Amino acid sequence: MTANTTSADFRIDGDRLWADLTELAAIGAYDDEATGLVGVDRQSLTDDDRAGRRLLISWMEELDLDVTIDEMGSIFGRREGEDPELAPVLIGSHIDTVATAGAFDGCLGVLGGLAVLRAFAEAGLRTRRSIVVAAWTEEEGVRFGTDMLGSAVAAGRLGLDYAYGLTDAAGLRFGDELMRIGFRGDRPVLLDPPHAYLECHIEQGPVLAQEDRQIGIVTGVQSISWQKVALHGRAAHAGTTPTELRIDAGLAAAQIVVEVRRMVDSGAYGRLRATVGHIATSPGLPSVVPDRAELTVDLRNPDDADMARAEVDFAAFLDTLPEAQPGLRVETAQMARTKAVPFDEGVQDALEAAAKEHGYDSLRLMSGAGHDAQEIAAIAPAAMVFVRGQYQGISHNPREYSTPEDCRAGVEVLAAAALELSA
Ligand code: HGY
Ligand code: MN
Ligand code: MN
Repeated sequence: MTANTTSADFRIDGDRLWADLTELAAIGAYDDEATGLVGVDRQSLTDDDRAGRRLLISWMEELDLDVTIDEMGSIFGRREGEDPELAPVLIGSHIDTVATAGAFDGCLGVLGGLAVLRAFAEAGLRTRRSIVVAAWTEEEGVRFGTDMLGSAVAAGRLGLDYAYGLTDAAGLRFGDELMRIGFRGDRPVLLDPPHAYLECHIEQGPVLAQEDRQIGIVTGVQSISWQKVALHGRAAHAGTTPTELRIDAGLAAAQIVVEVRRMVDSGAYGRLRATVGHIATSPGLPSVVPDRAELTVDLRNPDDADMARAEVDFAAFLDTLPEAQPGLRVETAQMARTKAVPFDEGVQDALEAAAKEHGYDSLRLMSGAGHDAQEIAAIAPAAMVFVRGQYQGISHNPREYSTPEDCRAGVEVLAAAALELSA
């Protein structure tokens, strides 16, 4: 059949999609004490990530895709179009996970991309433009400290040497780990701009469920700022040391947690969201005043100006901490920083038309989470389709869940838009 086949002529195999999600989620599976569920910990460039990558490549080869791996380890599976010279349509997401993940974040977008190509192959449908499915390396950023890393290097926002030099908590270098797992590819990392970029992802929030919609058309991504803060005080005996002689790093850490929530509640920074996700004191003993504390501060804001003001005011707050405890030293390091990114209206319209054509009411909404699509949006028209989540859309947690039908619906919309954009 030719590329002008109507999108009604293909069928997404939802059972196969669900089976693939389940099989991939078994790699890095662990018993999560907090929820009593089986979670997924498949952080980038670990042995489990290598196993997940190998499984993904086996599925790409099953589909006779031309598989390439770039210098950041991102994996590409290409289904040739009638006119291979034309810029392809790129469908992507990630298969690396946070340490306490569910089965869907990122994986739905990559395995959904394969489901799209599988459906087109089964329908004997050849698109004019080639379609490529990408799995970007280190989207989560939880191991090497910068999110959307693989796609940011591919789009030219971050450098390859910068990425190779990032280290994890154990001091292992990204570049060394990439070699160790055998995924430092030779495909040049700078991506030739695709004709369009599409990503299917779980919403990771409550909006679609609240509005009783299966499908979301994503208008863009809010700005993201990740900082590491290190506080240096003075260790002391918890019993004998008078309070006025203390330089308590733990106290300063607690003041930071309270301050970021105060900034949010003040309403002075628009729709700011702030999270101290990691906080640790050392030596961490009951009878020792902590001489050191480390925190991460994750700020999110749909408005760049409000975000910039929040960062300036937070930095000014950190400067006041030694006033309260003379001798306290404060160090900060920016880990990740991305501006708010609007998605392409035309690609949003193609996704919305695809949803409508397949009988889904959709809703346009901004993404609270960061995604690879925001990086590729710098070099090509990009947009995303969201799938409704259950349990208030909880994510980055083993309770993360979307129904088989909602997953299939999202991928069906992805396929119809890919068909339209690759015609
Ligand atoms: O942090 C994020 O928003 C994304 O999950 N990397
Ligand atoms: Mn994700
Ligand atoms: Mn995520």
